[in-house]
Formats: sequence, C-alpha cells, structure tokens
Amino acid sequence: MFHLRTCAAKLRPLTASQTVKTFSQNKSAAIRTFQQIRCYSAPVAAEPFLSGTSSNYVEEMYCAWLENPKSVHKSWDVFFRNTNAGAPPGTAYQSPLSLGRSSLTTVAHAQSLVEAQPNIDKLVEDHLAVQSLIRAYQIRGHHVAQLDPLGILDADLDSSVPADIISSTDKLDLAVFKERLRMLTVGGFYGLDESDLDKVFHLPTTTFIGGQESALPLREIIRRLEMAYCQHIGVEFMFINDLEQCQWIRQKFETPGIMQFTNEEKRTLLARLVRSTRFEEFLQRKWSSEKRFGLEGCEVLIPALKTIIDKSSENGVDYVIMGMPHRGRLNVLANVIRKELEQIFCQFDSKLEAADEGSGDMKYHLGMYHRRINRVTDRNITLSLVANPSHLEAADPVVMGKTKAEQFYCGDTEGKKVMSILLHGDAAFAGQGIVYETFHLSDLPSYTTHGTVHVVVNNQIGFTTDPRMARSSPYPTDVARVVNAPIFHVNSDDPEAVMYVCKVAAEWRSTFHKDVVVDLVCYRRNGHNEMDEPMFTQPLMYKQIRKQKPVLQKYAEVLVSQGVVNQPEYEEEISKYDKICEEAFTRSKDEKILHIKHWLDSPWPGFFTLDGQPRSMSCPSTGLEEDILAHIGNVASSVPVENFTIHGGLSRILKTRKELVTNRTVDWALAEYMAFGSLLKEGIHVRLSGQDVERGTFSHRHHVLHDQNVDKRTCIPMNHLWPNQAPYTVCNSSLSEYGVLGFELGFAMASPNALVLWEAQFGDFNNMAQCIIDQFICPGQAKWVRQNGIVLLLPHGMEGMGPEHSSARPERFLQMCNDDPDVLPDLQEDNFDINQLYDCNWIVVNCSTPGNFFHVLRRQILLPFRKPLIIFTPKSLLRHPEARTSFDEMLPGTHFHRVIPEDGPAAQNPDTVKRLLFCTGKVYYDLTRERKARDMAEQVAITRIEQLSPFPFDLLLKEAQKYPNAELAWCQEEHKNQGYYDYVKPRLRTTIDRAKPVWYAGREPAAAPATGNKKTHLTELQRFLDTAFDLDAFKKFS
Ligand SMILES: Cc1ncc(C[n+]2csc(CCOP(=O)(O)OP(=O)(O)O)c2C)c(N)n1
Repeated sequence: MFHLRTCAAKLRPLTASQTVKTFSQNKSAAIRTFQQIRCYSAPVAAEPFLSGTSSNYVEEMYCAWLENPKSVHKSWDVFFRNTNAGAPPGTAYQSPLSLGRSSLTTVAHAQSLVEAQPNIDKLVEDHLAVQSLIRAYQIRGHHVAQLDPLGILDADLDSSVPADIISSTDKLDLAVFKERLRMLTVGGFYGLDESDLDKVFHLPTTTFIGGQESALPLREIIRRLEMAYCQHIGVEFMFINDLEQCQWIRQKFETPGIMQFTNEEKRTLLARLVRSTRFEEFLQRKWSSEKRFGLEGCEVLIPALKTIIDKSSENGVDYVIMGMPHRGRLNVLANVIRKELEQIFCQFDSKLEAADEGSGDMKYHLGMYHRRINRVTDRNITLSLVANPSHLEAADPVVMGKTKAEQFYCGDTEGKKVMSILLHGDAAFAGQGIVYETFHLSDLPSYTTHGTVHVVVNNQIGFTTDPRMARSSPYPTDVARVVNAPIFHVNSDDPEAVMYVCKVAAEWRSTFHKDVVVDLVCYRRNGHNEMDEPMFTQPLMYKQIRKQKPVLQKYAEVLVSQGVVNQPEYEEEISKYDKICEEAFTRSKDEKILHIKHWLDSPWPGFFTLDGQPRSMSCPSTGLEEDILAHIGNVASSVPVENFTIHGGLSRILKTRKELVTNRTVDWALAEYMAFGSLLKEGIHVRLSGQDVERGTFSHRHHVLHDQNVDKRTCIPMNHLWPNQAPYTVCNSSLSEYGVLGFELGFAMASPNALVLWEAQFGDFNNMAQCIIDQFICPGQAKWVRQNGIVLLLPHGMEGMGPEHSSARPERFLQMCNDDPDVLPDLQEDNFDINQLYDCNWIVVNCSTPGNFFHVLRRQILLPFRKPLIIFTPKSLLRHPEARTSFDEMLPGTHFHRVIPEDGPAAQNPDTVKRLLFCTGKVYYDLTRERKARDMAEQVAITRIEQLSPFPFDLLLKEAQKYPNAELAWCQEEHKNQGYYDYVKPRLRTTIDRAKPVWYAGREPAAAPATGNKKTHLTELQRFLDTAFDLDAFKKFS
C-alpha cells in the first residue's frame, strides 16, 4: 500500500473544477512523484486488475477514498482497507458479495447504475475506456472538426478518419451522430455496450468537460467532447510536453459554455467585418484592374488581428511589431494599423511622382509605424508593420529581431510590453525553410521575443497550387509543433470561433510567453491577384466558392436573427464606412507627391534633422586616448571576477594579450575588443551574434570566459569595463544563417545607437542568408528609405581549406554596389569620402591591419548616417606576427585608411618603380614576403585598397600618379572570375582615364572558389606570385 499512499500523497489529482493555477503551484511536487511511481511498479502489478495503464485510475480512486471512503465503490473501499491494513500484494482484492449504497458521484441517478455493476473488472475497464476516449478526442478531435468553410478539404490532408472518436460530416444530424456513437461503442473500439451510454463515469483530472461535475453519463461525455473538439475549432496541443500548459488549453476549450460573447462584443465584431469587407469592395470599385491581393474569403483576418491586439493590450502590451505577406496587407494597414486611407489610396495613382530618393517599392510591401489609442482598452498602443520583400516569409526573423531590440531597449526582459505578430500564407508557411529557422530562435535566451502569435491565412491554395501538391504534412502549420506551440485551427466562416481562438492565443502568449499559431481556414474568393482566373486550375473549388455567401452577410443574418442588431443598424454601419472611404478618396486626389518616408517602419527620432537629413556630413577621428586603449587592453587580458578558474590555454592567450598591451600594439582580437569596448563607453550597445562567436571560430576572441570548476559560470570581461557603460551582448546563435542574419538585421533596425554585428562561421556560409543580403541589406534603403548599420563579419581567404572554407564571395557583394564603374566622381567635392559613403548602398571593406579594422568599426557608429558594412575578415592574419598595429595608429586624430599606400623604398623613388601592384587583404602579406625574397622593394610598389566600395577614386588616382613609369596590376589570391578583379579593374581604369592597362595577377578562372588539395593550393599561390613579380609577364599582351 505504501506505493499507493506515496502516489496519492504526492500526485494528488486535480478535480475538474480545480483551477490550473492550483495545479501550477503543486507542479514541482508532481514532477518528483512521477519518477517515484516507476520504482513501485512491480508490487502494483501483483494485483490482479492492476496494470500500467490502469494505475492512474486506481490512484484517482485511492485519492478519492482517502478523502472520503464512501465516495468510492464498496469494492474499492474493501480493497483499500485491506491494503492499508498490510495485506500483501495480490490478496487485498475481494470480490464484493453485495454492493451497498455508495455515492460515487454528484450526479444522483448515476448512483444506482454504478451500484449495479456486477463486476469490478468491467468497471475498471470501462473507466479506462472512457479515459482513452477523452484522450482520443483531445489528441485527434481536430482531424474531424469542420474547419473548411467550403467543406471540401477540411484543411487536414490526412484523410483517414480516427477510429476512436466520433466523426460525421454533419454533427448536427442527430441520426448520424447516434449511429456513429453506436458504432464506436457497441462492439466498437472501446468495447463499451450500448447500455453503457447512460452509465455515469468518473471524469479524469485531465478533462474539464464536466464543469462543476466530476462524473457524467457516457453519452454526455461524448457530446461535450464533440462540442469542444469537433466543431469549428480544431485544437492541436497534445504534443506539448508540459502538463500545466495542456491543462490550460483543455480548460480553455472544454469548459462548458466558455465561448460566450456579449452583444456588445458581437456588434464590434460585425463592425470590424464591415470595415474589412467594404474596404476591399471599395478598392475593387475604384481600381478594378489593379493588383491589391485582396482579403476576400478571409475578411475575418481584420477582427482576428484586432482581437489579438486588444487582448494583448489589456494584458499590458503597448508595442506590437508585425510582419505579413501581400495578402490583405492594405486592409491591415487601413483597418488594423489605421494608416490614413488617403495615403493608401494615393498609392494607386500611377501619375504621382515619388518625392524620396531611391527606387521605392510596391504599395503592398511598404512598412508602417503608428502610435494611437486602443479604443477597446483605452491604452496607448504602437503598431509597426515591417516592410518586406516579395520573398515570402523572409521578414519573419527580421520582425523577431526588431521585437527583441525594442524589448531590450525598454528593459522589457519578459516580453510583457513588446510583442510580435507574424502573418503567413498556408503555402509559404509550409514551404519556406525560414519559418522553421525562425521557430528555432523563439526560445533561445538571446533571441527569444517571449512568444510570437502566428496567424496563418490558410486559403487552401498557393497561387495555383493545390495543398495536396504543396506539402507533405497534414496541416500547413505542422512546422510549429517543433517548438511545442499550440495550434488553433478555426473555420473562418465562424467569426465568433475565430475571435475566441484569437483571445485564447493572446492569453496563451501573455501567460506562457511562448509561440502560438492561429490557423484561419478560409478560401480565396478571387484568383491569386484580382487579375488572375482561378477556374483554369481550380474549377471545382471555385464553383463552390461562387456559391459561398460572404462571411459578413452570414454573420449579419445571424445577429439580426438573434436580435443583436437590426437590419437598418447593419446597413447604417456599412454606409458609414463607405462614406469614410469616399471622403478619403476625395482627399487622396489632393496628394501631389508620394512620400515613401510616410511608410517608415522604424523611425529614429533625434538621429536625423526634422526633414530626415544627417545632422552633419563629416566624421570625427575614430582614434582614442592612450589610457582608454590601455584600460580596455588590460581588461581584455584579465579575468575581472574573483575565484574564477579559466583554462590553462586561455591563460596563455591572455598573457600574450597582456604583452601586446604592454608593447602598445594590438592584434585582430584586441583591435576588435578596443572598438567594442570604446563604443560601450560612449553608451553604444554592441551586439555580436553568430555561430560560435563567443569564443570565435578561430579561437581568437574569447569574449566569454568559462569557469573550469563551476558548471555554467561564465564571465564577459567586456561588461566589466566602465561603471556606466552600455551593455555588451555576445551570443552564440543557432546554426542558421538566414534566420540569424535576418534577426540581427531586424535588431539593427530598432536603433541607430547600436553596433550590431553578425559573423558567419566562414564567409562561405553567407549564401545561406542570400535572401536577407539581396532583399534587405543591399537594397533596403533604396526600397524603403530605411537606413541600417548592420555589420557582416565574413571570414575569407584562400588558405588551402577547400572550396567551402575559403570564399565569402566578395565578387557578389561588389557586384551589387551601386557606384558607377565608368564615371569618375567629382574628386574636389568637400567631404568627398563622406558623400560617397552617404550615396552608397553598402560599404565593403577588406582590412589588412587590425588598426584599420578597429577604425572601421568605430566609424560605423561615428558616421552621421547608417549604412550596412560588409567586412571580409581574416583567418591566418589573426595570428600573423606582422598583422599588428601600434597604439600610435589608434590615437586621437587617427582614422580609417581607405587606401594604404606603399611606404617602403619604392615610395622614396617612385620614378624608378616598374610596377604598381594593387591588392586588398591578406594577399598583401604574401606579396611583401615574395618581394623581399626577390629583393624587388625598389621596383615594385604595393598599394592596399582597404575600402573596396565605395571605391576610393581620389586616393588611388594619387597613387597611380605617383608612379608614372610603373605598370599597373591588380593582384588577388582568388580566381579571376571571383574576388575583386571585375569590380576593381573598370574603376581603376576610370581613375586613370584609361591611360594604361590594368593587368591581372591571380588565380585563373575556376568554377569552385578554391582547390581541395593543399599542394595545388600552394602551386597556384606561387604561380600568381611569379606573375606578380615577373616584370616581363605582361609584355606579351601589350
Ligand atoms: C520565396 C517566394 N517564392 C515564390 C514566390 C511567388 N509567390 C507569390 S505568392 C505565392 C503563393 C503564396 O501562397 P500562400 O502562401 O498560400 O499565400 P496566398 O497568396 O494564398 O495568400 C507565390 C508562390 C514568392 N513571392 N516568394
């Protein structure tokens, strides 16, 4: 009996009427007990009727008996008395001779039925069957819920009907229901008899269908399960590995009568549907031949989003950041975010000129930021819709990153004030891998936004593709299961059901701070866009859609029949909104110019002048006082906390760092330390994120120290620099480039006063994030007038590490630079270098010294505007003894060198120089070594281009003019069709007015970026070095 007592004492079950709150208070005790149950499983099995599966039931009986021996059947009473008196396993059970009166349940008429049980085995079995039945509904009920407003696919591609629950196409047909019930029970899956339907069963603690009742007749149990799980809402949650969370959801959907709305709420819902529907109708009337990706068929999206926002606002959220695709975007802007209608309507005027620089974007891609009062809660709320490209789902991680940043900057460590909402199409949600990558960020400490509400506009089609051809999972939402997010499928033709799940989703997010998915199962009334003919490819579906009454009409009829509104009131609501649209339309004609600036999703108040210009067009020195350099260097080479044991190898690294500081020099790691540390001093938040960045892929950084004796004890010296410094965040990311780079880009959007860096493990892997680079980083400002100062650190260099650990693909970044190769800019212009930076779409650098790396990082923040910065970073140079910079080159007055000219013997006698080699990055060290070996320091000058783009025409012209008798050659270690050659050559030629050829010394064209063979690598290296220093090499071409 000890085993039962132990179980009962510690796993005291909840009654259905107990709250989830009570449960969570006892949670820790419950967890302990689960382990102990297993220890006692052997004696339990000795009872004739006990098995692993029945033990739950017996425990419940035992708990009930402990509270009141009369509450259980006589036979149990005898059994528990005997076991308590010490009866050995197997002897406590006695078949009852007669069954006296007892009170098993609070349902009066149940008593006699239970008493009539002739056989305790049957009693146990039946209860177990009922328990399984309840569980079956909880797990599989959604498979038979009526989710599809069209009644065709039911949203669930798994067409098999679960054998263990009731299913019928028409739950309201009593005859069908009865028949199915009979099939399931009589001789069916559970072995229950027809007579059992009216027997009363004790309800397990894992259901709330009883409400205040702890037992119900089987027939009623099934009916209530049907109501909870198989109507217009399909709840998928039983995969969640947390009992408290499962109980919470069960309570929300099972409690009888829980889905109630006041008349006021119903009227609000109708009004919101009116707006949603009439907005699309208005656009259709005015611009019938324009694409707008209308919401027809899912008009319920607008009230759904508003409900999520209202409920979240009620729970304390005051900033919602949203991301969404094309479908319904204009409607969301108008009716959720409340963008002025005239601003939307004037986007349709093809004759309006754009006022802003840049290429602009389609109207259904632009972002938006708006602060207003939430009418329902009377609280302030800020809504931001992030601008996005056509590339579906690409904005997901961006939204997350921006949300994280907003939370970070307002100290919202638990996500109580700022939240994210992501909208998805069904095909994109299932098909795009970035969705999965983004989900995997959702619970990581440095990336979590403490729960995103995902809303899927599941119109059961992707452009022309049927879901049966578009995914292999039953639902488009299955991807969300990986993070244990509950998924609420809902038939969007039932607006009240939609409102209910949206409320629950918002509550879930504010209770558990985890992701949740609302799957709005709907249809698309038109083609993919308004110009498309859907009947070409979906004839049957669209025949059905033509017959489908719009949801507004349906719901209005319901409310009129319920007397909640009358017909004139409803019509009045419609004409009120139509009038609003008409008036805005008239005003929109007064707009003469389109301002993309009105569509900024992330304003940076105070950073620009009021008319959006930089506050100056200069950049101060990026150097630092010696004592600051020394202080940062000292902290970087120490362990700033007591009793902290670091690894012996790390001690040696720190010792070497200390020596560098003593010698007033920096290597790469120290240069980075000093750039970050000094910005922190100036109140600039620094965030470095990427795979293994804390230590650094090449084990050079060590920004997080690990105590060798205490698990998880770490120290970040960078956060021990100054008393009032800004925080430093350094975080190893998940193994995702697309997701994490998108996230950091979003993070960098929130504030200009942060240095946000993403480092690729090797630059080669940046192409996994190609979409973020191509769609956001490169053209972001041109499309959305939004600046972004994200920094990409891309380890790059041919070091014999094979084709996938060598190239960050500089050619691609350079090819996307917007400076003209053929036009020499006005080099006399004031602040030429800053103007160039201001005009460029991004900055591409390849530093050859740690000092220049230090300066370019600091310049990124000291510039009066923000541009993305791409840095090809070194690998072997991290430890190269010559790759060092003296403090002297980092003191006040020093700055980033766009070009590092030759400063050796060749520069002293430039007229005698035969060849001027231009290069960038690490190859410089190969060239100087080779030049020394060949003793050609007087004949060959080597000039380094540190800032590749924007191209330093001014400085390079000086260099070219300095060596009038020299041949010009570009030398790179990359293959000819890769690297920088194609970018540099035409610009160098423009610089010198095409007066001379620009020769090439480097690897030959190739398909792969690098050889996998070390020997070949070295041979290739020697071959191009030979060319670089063979003064006759190009004679044959000239
Ligand atoms: C990454 C990407 N691939 C392809 C497309 C082209 N495209 C535009 S809409 C669309 C269908 C999207 O279907 P779904 O996600 O269900 O959204 P819906 O349009 O039905 O609302 C496709 C394939 C795209 N925009 N983005």
